[in-house]
Amino acid sequence: MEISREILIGMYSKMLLLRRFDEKVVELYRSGMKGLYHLTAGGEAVAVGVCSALSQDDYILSTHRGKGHYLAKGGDLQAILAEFMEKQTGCNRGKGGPMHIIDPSVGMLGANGIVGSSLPIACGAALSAKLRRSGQVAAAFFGDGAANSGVWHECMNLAGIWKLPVIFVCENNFYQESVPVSRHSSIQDLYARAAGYNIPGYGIDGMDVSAVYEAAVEAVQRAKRGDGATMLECKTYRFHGHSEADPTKGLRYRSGEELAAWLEKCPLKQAKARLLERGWIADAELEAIDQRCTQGIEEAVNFAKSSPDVPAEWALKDVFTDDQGEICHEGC
Ligand SMILES: Cc1ncc(C[n+]2csc(CCOP(=O)(O)OP(=O)(O)O)c2C)c(N)n1
Ligand SMILES: [Mg+2]
Repeated sequence: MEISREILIGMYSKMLLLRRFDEKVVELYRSGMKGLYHLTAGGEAVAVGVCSALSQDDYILSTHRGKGHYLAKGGDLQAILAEFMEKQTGCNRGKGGPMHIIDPSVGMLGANGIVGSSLPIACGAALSAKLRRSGQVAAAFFGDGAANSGVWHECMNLAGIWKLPVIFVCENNFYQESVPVSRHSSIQDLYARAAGYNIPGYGIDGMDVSAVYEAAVEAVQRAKRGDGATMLECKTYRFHGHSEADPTKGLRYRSGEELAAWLEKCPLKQAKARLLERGWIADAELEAIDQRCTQGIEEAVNFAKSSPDVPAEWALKDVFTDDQGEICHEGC
């Protein structure tokens, strides 16, 4: 598949937004913003490559590392920053925080702190789409560690039997917190497990946004044809520690040489080099893209900071539904 200039520039711009957003989150966290932040840096191509192959009304389900997926799916910068700062204007009205981001308006059915939980919800969304014949697809992001949970195997099996329109996107960044994949998995190519569930599985270079996008487009087409699920194992790397609670960038359990080698494969560097090589972009345009990202983020910071805090009385609001299934905004 030949990826057009427009698509590659669009994906590069999105990846840069994710990277600049990470940088801003670190800055805000260091200066007192509360919360536990699991950054995206290094994994941008997986989030952007997959989400660029989806339509706005397709669904995604995500992990504790979910803010990149949300923004890649078209999420709102202001709503997410307000959420992080526990403001009323946050996408979860300031009560979800960085690990529980939901925004149905862009198909984001939930980032989730419970490892492995993106898969069952994605299977439910995909089953619903199939029963409604809506043509929608659900993509579940999860890590290499999550692929060892019992629910992972149950979901692969169900999706295989029911031919669900779902894409299982494994972000194999080689670590489950501090434990390397070589010590937590009996096989290193996790996509090979898909065959056990009669689901096609592919190993993808997760640092190459074009490769991820191409594989995701095929998986979406397969799902929309009614042929069922696909598993994409995207080999990637996280440039930070497991979370920002580890300022050593994981160097207590992985080597500086290993990190340096992966930094060389940075997905942004690769996409930018490809654009320049093909003569598809000029330095001035690259500079303008960067400025737009930075400006959007600054506006979001100002919006979030000036938004009202969440009052204590909101603790029971939006938690329950009434007997018609409607959310009780005033508490039930
Ligand atoms: C069910 C459950 N078990 C354990 C944890 C603690 N925990 C949080 S993140 C994490 C590691 C997840 O690793 P992986 O799936 O590879 O994702 P990554 O952080 O590398 O993106 C663990 C064990 C949890 N949140 N939920
Ligand atoms: Mg991992």
